Amino acid sequence: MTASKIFRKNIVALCGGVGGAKLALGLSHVLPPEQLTIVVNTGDDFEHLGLKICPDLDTVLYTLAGVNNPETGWGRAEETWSCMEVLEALGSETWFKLGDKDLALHLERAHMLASGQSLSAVTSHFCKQLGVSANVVPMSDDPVRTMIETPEGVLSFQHYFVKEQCAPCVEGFHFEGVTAAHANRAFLNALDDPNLGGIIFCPSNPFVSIGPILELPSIRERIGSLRAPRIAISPIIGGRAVKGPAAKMMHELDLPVSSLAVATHYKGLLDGLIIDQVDASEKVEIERHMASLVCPTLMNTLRDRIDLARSSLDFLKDLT
Ligand code: FO1
Repeated sequence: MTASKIFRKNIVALCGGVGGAKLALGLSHVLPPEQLTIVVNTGDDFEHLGLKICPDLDTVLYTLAGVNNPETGWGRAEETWSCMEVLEALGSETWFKLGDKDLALHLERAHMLASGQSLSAVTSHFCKQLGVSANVVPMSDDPVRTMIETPEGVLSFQHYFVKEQCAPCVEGFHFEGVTAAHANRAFLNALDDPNLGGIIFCPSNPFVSIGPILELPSIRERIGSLRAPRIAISPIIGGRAVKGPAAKMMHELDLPVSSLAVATHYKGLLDGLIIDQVDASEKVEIERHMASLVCPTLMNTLRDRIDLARSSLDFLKDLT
């Protein structure tokens, strides 16, 4: 029996969109729901067409519910686009695509938020309605906005990511609202839990997915001084990011595009880094900073996601 099958402690997973959601799904298959808290980045959130858009939260929710669109990585499977077509005919903004089914969730979220419910309460309601038993929590109920510093000026995350297709050169980041934001109570409670078995940084973008979570007041310090082991899965495989602009950002920030650079970035916050087999030659250098585990990290199938979740739990156990 592998260690993960007898893992009795609670796990906190920090997660962004696509890559994070894949590992979160794997973890949800190997841990009972009460042992897993999935803390999701909300720095990508923005207001659009009068609606609050929460891309990473929705990607995690749809993935765990099995209704995600595997081709785009965002939105719902078997989507239709009637509302978008009418919006286009009305001369509305259409650079950010919201499918009909996805829009229904956004309308209900807007309605619930307007009635005074928190983003956490709305997320927990959606989880229940979509049959997701894992504990999915937004990193904060307060607005935090990831801003991308470029030579053309400061761009909001979705402007940079979707409208500009990540083309502008990245010079830095800041997170509007983060110093005034409160980390989610469920997140803080999970970190303080005496039965915490470890924290997993999913293979999400270190700067714009995990970064905003770490910048919340007290979070970096709490994780830095945690007794339970802390690991990350490198989002860089063979000098490339599986999805998204992480590799391009590292290059533009004059960092080597490698798992070693990911280890250096997280130094002081981690006890171990999981790297892919293709990067096995970096193991020795990484181990100057922290422990490392070499295993397959590409998650194409559900089996891959479950295997990586198991490897992560086994690694945490080894580091305990
Ligand atoms: N990403 C795109 O590249 N184009 C889109 O039109 C788009 C729409 C969209 C709608 C809802 C949603 O939850 C996510 C959406 N995304 C879209 C993804 C989004 O920009 C995410 O921030 C990224 O995937 C990064 O995590």
